[in-house]
Amino acid sequence: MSHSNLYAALRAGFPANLDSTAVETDVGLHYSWRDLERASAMLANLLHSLDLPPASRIAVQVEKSVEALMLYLATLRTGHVFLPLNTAYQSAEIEYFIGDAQPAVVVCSGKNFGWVSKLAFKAGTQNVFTLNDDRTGSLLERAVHCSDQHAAVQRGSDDLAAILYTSGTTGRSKGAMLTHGNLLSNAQVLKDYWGWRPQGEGADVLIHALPIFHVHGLFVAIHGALLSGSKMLWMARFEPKQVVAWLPRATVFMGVPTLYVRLLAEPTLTRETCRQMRLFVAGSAPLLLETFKHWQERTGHTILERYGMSETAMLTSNPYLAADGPRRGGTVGLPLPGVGLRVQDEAGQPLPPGEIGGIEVRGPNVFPGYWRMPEKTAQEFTADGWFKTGDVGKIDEHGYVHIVGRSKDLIISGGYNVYPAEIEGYLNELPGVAESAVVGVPHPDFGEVGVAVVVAKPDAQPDADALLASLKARLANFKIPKRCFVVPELPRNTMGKVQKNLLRDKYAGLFAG
Ligand code: MCA
Ligand code: AMP
Repeated sequence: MSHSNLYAALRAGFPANLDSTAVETDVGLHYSWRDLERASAMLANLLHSLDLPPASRIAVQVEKSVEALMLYLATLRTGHVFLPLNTAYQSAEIEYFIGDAQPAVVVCSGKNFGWVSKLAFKAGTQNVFTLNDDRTGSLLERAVHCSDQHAAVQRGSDDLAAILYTSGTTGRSKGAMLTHGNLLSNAQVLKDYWGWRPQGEGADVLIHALPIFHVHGLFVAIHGALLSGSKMLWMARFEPKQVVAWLPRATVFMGVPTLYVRLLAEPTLTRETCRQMRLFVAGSAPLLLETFKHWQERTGHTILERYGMSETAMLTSNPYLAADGPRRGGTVGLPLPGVGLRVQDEAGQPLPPGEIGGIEVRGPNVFPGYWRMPEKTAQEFTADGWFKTGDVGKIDEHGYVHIVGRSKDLIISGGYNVYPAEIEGYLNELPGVAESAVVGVPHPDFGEVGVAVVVAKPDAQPDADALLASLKARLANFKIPKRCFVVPELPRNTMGKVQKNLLRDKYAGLFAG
């Protein structure tokens, strides 16, 4: 079981020349491979010195920085469990995650130390550190005194490496547990399938423009670069002009569809700027065919769309090599090597090609379950061990997977997931609100955004903008519906169920154009 520790496997991909640049940032900092190795060893030794129980959760809510990446690597090295949290989460969300995951260590931005540490100490966490995006904070102050040598702790492939919270249709977020084996197998498959070019002459250069608290930016992008010894051009926040400026020096870019839409609005994005590029990857939300075609016309490159989930990492991909088939816009491609994917009807019977049903998957990348939710886990797997994704789709006659909808009530906005049930729960508690429904409607920038439809209590006259302002004080900003309407009643079917499809149709044109 050597190299079952994911860090050890990633480390094996580092180039022979450890003094070459591994990461170059948008503020002009250069980090060598040796820097990554040594600084993550120091952080690992700091974690060791805390004498934590094995597989402790290390919860991290910090702005994107290379040091935050080092902390991820350090957590892997020590065999603890990395728990990244979106920087947009507010106190109610953080309180829930900390209470549920019971982390032994919490790392937050200095500016949030007051409220985060209070929540953490209340939940029994003994160690709270700060880490800022300018290389300051108590975490680094402490780590600087630690040795820069550290041997990665031996881990089995079934041992946990990370927990990623994904919101739930019932309102309660679930922590998807991912093992060293899940993440490593997926990284290795993608390295081969996407033709990552190993270190040395002609090596890949990745533009890293995504946040590092979700699968796309943290695992798909970073593992690919580290495992192949490829340099990263590292951007703290997505800036389309900076991406275009870097394109002539890069070979790989990954983004959610919103990033592609925003890049297309840059007149300087041309065939010439993309001359060196070999791969543009899109995922996390559906890429509109219009964007796919527009990109082809403007740059001469065909975006490779792929599909995945927090629970499974990557599942399908359009082909990289022409020999494996064309990249078909509007599809998420073929199941990756080693991934099983089937489409079933509601009775659990397999459907033939072309027919629409629930997508189920299995493979070495599929998570073992949700953190401390055995019953929920059992519900999400079939009796024969396939994971029910909640996505609805079909497999076409060429074997390509199309996602046509979701059985889970979920909005994907700019690549972030928003669960209507969670927002409705908060709305229903606000003064003057009798009931509410949140639906997703098309949006030119974010793909889809939430719209809230609220029914007032008798004699109450809640103000739509004030309701949104109240939500904003409690929830991550990307979850706030972009519009709110107060209506006399919600449309219901004969069973009394709210007909969200009618609301979606009614508000579909709100953001048109
Ligand atoms: C920001 N805003 C949003 C979103 N982001 N509204 C809806 N949806 C969003 N995604 C709003 C803020 O609330 C704010 O509103 C205003 O936009 C400006 O906020 P700011 O932070 O400045 O926005 P931005 O920097 O322009 O961010 C947009 C973004 C970002 C770059 C598209 O959302 C982003 O990085 N998205 C990528 C998400 C991602 O990595 N997903 C991968 C998940 P106000 O001014 O009213 O407060 S991994 C996954 O899904 C699976 C596994 C997979 O397959 O990959
Ligand atoms: P998350 O919970 O953040 O891991 O989001 C996973 C969900 O994102 C999937 O279940 C899909 O609904 C969606 N998703 C990811 N990639 C794609 C894609 N290329 N096209 C459509 N939906 C996608």
